[in-house]
Amino acid sequence: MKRTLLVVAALTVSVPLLGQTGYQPSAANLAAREWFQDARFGMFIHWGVYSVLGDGEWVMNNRKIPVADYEKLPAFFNPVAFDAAEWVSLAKAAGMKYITITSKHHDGFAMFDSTVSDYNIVARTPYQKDPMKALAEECRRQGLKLFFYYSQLDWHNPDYYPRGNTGHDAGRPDSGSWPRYLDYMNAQLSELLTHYGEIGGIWFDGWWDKPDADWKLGTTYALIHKLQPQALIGSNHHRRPNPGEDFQMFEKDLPGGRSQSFNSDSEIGNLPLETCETMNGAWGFNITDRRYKSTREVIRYLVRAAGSNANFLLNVGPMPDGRIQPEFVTRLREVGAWTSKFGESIYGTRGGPIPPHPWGVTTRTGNRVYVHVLDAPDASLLLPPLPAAVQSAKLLDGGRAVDFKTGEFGVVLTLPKERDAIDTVIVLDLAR
Ligand code: FHN
Repeated sequence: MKRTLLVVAALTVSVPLLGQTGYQPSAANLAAREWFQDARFGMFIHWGVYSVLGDGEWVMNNRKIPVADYEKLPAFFNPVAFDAAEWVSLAKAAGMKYITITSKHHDGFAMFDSTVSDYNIVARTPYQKDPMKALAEECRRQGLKLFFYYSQLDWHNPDYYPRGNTGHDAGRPDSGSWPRYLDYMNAQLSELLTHYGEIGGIWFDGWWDKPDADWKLGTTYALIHKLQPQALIGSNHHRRPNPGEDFQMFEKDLPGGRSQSFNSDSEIGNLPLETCETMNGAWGFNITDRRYKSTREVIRYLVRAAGSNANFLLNVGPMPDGRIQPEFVTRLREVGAWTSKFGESIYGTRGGPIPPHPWGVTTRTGNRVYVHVLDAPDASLLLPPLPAAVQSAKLLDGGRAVDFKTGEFGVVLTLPKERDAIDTVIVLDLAR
C-alpha cells in the first residue's frame, strides 16, 4: 500500500500537467467559439525585425546568427509605411473577419511595448511606436477581432534553458532559470491581455521545441482566462488539444491531414478548428520566394477548410517598411471579389453532412446544404443519402434550378455544363 502511494506520488511530481485541468469555459468564451466558427476566414501576419533580411522568420536559426549580431537588426527596422488602417481594410476587403499577428516570434523580439524586457520595438527600433496598439484600435474601428500569436519558444532569452531542439547557435550561456523564463512569458502575456482592450485570443506556437519540459500550461492558461475569459486559447503543438485550450489549429494541412512531418501525431479533437497556410512558401517576408499560390488555389483552400468544418487563416509576411507586398494585395482583393459573391456558402456555416471528397465538399447552415463542386469530371454527381429529403436544388450563382433525382442510393445531381472554374456551388434546401 505504502509502495503504491509512493509510486503515485512520484508520478504526480514528475509528469507535467498538460493544461488547465477542470477548466470550464465561461459563457462569453463559448459565445466567442461560436463567433470564431462563423467567421471562417482570418488573416495571419508574420512580422518582425527578421523582415529586414528578407529571408523568413527562421533566419536567426537557419543562418546561425548569434544573439549579439541579431541584436543589431532592430536598429534597421523602421516601418514608416506601416498603416494599420490599410492592413485592416485589406483584410476586410478579402472577406476576413479577424487578424492573428505575431506579437513575439521565436527570435524573442517583442513587436509590442513591453516593460518586462527592453528587447521590443518601442525601445530598440528607430520607429519607437507600438504597431499592436494601432492595429488593435483599427480592428475595433473596422469590426475585426485581433488575436496575438505568441511564441513560447525563445532564441534570445538566456533563461529559455535547458535549450530545446532549436536555437543552439545563438551563443547564449549554458545556464538559465526555466521558472524565470515562464514568469517572463506570463508577464508579457499579461501585458498583451491588459494593454490592448478586448482581444480575440492567444495563438501559441513553439511548445514543440521542448515537448518534455514542464511548461506549467495550467498556470498560463488560467492567467489568460482570468484576465479575459472570452479570449480563445489555441496552441500549435500539432497534437490533440490540452485542457484549457479553446480551439485547435492545423498548419499547412487540413484537419487530420498528415502531409507535413510535424503533423504526424496530430489528431482532431472536439474544439473549433482552424488551418493556416502561406501565400507563397514563407511565413515571414521572403524576398526571393516566388511560389505564389493562385487566387483560385487560395479560394479552394478556404472552401476545403470550410467543408472540413475549419477556419482558414491565410498568411501575409509584410515587408520591413510596413507594407504588404503587391503580389499578396492583388490576390487578397481577388479573393474578396469571390467571398463577397459566394460568402453565404462559407460564413456562418459548419461542415456539411457529407465528409470531404476529392470532388469537393459540403457546408451547411440550418436545413440548407451548399455543395461545392471543385473537381467532378462527370456530368452528374452522386451524393450519399442526406439527413432529410432534398426539396430544391439551384446554383448559388444566378439561382438556376439544378436537376436532381432521389433514390435509396442517395441523390444524383445533374451538373451544369458550364462549370465555374473555381467552385460550382449548388444550394440544396432540405425538408425540415
Ligand atoms: O516555426 C513556426 C513558423 O515559423 C510559423 O510561425 C508557423 C505558423 O504556423 N508555425 C511554426 C512551426 O510549427
